[in-house]
Amino acid sequence: MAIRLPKRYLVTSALPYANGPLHIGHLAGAYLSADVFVRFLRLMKKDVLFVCGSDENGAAITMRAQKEGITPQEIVDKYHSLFEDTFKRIGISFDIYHRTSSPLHHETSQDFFRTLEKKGQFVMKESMQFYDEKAQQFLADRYIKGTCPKCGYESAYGDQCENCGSTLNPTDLINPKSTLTNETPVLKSTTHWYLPLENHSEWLSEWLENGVFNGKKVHDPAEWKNHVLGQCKSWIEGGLQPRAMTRDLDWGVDVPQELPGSAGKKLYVWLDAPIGYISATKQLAEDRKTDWKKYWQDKDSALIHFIGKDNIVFHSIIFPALLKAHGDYILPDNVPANAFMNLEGQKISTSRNWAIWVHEYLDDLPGKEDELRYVMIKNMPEQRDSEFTWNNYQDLVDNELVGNLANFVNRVLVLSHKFYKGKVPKFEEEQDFIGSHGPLEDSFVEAELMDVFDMLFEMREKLYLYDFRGALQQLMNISTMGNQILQFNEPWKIVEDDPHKVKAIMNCCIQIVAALSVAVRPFMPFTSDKMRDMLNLPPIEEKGELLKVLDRLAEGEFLIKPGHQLNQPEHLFTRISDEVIQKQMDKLKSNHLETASAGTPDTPKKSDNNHTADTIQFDDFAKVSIVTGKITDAIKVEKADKLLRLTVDIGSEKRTIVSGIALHFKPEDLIGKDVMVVANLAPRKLKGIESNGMLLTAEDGEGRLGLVSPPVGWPVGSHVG
Ligand code: B3M
Ligand code: ZN
Repeated sequence: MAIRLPKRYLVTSALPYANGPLHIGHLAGAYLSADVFVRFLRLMKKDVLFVCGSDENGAAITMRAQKEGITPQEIVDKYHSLFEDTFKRIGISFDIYHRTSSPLHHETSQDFFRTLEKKGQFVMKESMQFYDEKAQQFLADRYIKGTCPKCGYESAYGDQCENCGSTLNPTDLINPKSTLTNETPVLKSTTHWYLPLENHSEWLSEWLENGVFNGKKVHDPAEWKNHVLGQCKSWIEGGLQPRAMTRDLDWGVDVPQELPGSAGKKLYVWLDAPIGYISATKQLAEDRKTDWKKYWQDKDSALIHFIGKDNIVFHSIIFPALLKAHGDYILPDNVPANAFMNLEGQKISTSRNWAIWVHEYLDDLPGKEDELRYVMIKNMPEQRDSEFTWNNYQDLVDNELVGNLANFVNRVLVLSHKFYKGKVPKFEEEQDFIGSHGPLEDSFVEAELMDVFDMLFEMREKLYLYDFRGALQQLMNISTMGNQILQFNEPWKIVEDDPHKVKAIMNCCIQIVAALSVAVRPFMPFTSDKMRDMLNLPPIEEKGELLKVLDRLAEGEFLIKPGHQLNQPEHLFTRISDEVIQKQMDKLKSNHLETASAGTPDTPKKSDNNHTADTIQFDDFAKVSIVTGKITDAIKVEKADKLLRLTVDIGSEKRTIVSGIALHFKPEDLIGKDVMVVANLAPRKLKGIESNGMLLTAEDGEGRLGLVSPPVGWPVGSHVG
């Protein structure tokens, strides 16, 4: 596949909300993937900027501040410095880590807003919003709680019910209360600036599906991930709606004060946050006395957003619409969003403290940054949800990092010191290739190093296409090949009888270690530094060194010259003990239990997953009536990308059941399927349809859904107990 190689790159990672620490899911989603990509580009001598910063506006911040009894500024200061420190410690190599509470960001966002306003890109709309008369402020969706109209859960938020997952409007809630004062809020009229997204549908479809913008090909959709394009397609097909770009809040970026009706209004956080990428670039340009515009406004630049799948729409639909509405900016070249990383069979949850916090990992396991990086990349959720388990962490470190890479490097260095006092051996092409076994097939060293070139070239291809797992596998294949050369030739056995052949073998392996010391860098920068030390070579500065390795291998040149003095070897990695793993598992469970038993206000006591739900009495279970059924009809629910309307024959009657499985099953594939139905659930209205019962499904660790079915041929209406 032809890869478009732009003149320069502007790479962003999602700005983390400054209202809680970073966990490994954040790393797997938006940061580690971006860091691998950027380090690779620098090693290929590309002009690249890597920008990020703390997302410090929005209701999520003020809620946390209110919960901790401190000001929003104190909250963002606390987490902004924790983020800066954590990212540095785990080797995420931003060129700048900025923040959206900075004056430059406020100014940049307001200017952006003014331009759109002047160009008539907004429409003013009046709406009725909940207002807390005691606190004298309008309430953002998350500041309103009430009973969910769909499932009766009493602590549903104004925008979403965490119990049944339904998307809500605050006015849907039964008995709404303000979380600020617990008073009943009143509905009050308010006017906001809306972005009429529906007017952008056509060009967005053309841009996303064909990579064409204003009649010109600007990117190749074949390089975009299917799950990203799929989510955008279903959003656009579902009908884009006007979206408020301002809010009644007292924290965030002011709507430009000269605009009538701006008093007390702030920019919507999802308007100003992505503009945070621009303000960060401006700050960096100011610091380096360079020009920021060529990265954002020149068609020869590539804008790449690394995010988690929950941010796809904001980066592939809303922000591009804003950039187009503004008129001066390029559009993203790709949004290689990752899915989610689960932890020990459950979704990572900050509120339930089911997480591995990155800063705690670094405190508990000092010097093991690259072990975590390796395991995260190996399990990166590039196309679908993936899983982190401590057992897998131990296996990968022991078998691949210690057993393969460290073992190969260590053996090469030890043997070099043993045979040649650490000097890279010199060997003559002709003379040294006539060993006791007759001429080696062609030139042994050259043949092996051409294989290394091929594998590095393959790794390069995969990295340009955001296939980090595949690229890492290529890298490790090189180390495997090195081990095989040693294993097959056993130089330690023939060094007396066939010194010439051993010189060729050892020289070849030293060249491979030199290649690996560069190629490992995007994935494991700390290991790269250690390898350069052992080879007594200058540290990698990420200024085209991989390009140089490829060029020299292609020319058949040595990467490390005969006669060069190597330093003493050190162990790159050490095995992970069972005690370490047990301690981490105990910590995870005890943190979780503490939180779960506390039943913190914003999380129900029960856990999301069956195998860790609280213990119930038999009588509780006995209340549930489950029967076998057969699906006789299935259709999509209008304007609800996740819902299907099913007709299910349960023997005594045919039930209408609305089920959130549309992203997993095509309606036509469900007709005739035998299923299990929870038959005595209270009816509930979903998108205006009365749903009577629930289908039983099973979700695996990668987020795939399967129907729970009765034994084959079992009659409908049979009771399940
Ligand atoms: N802070 C949401 C998140 O942390 C938001 C990302 C902004 S990127 C411009 O997932
Ligand atoms: Zn609900």
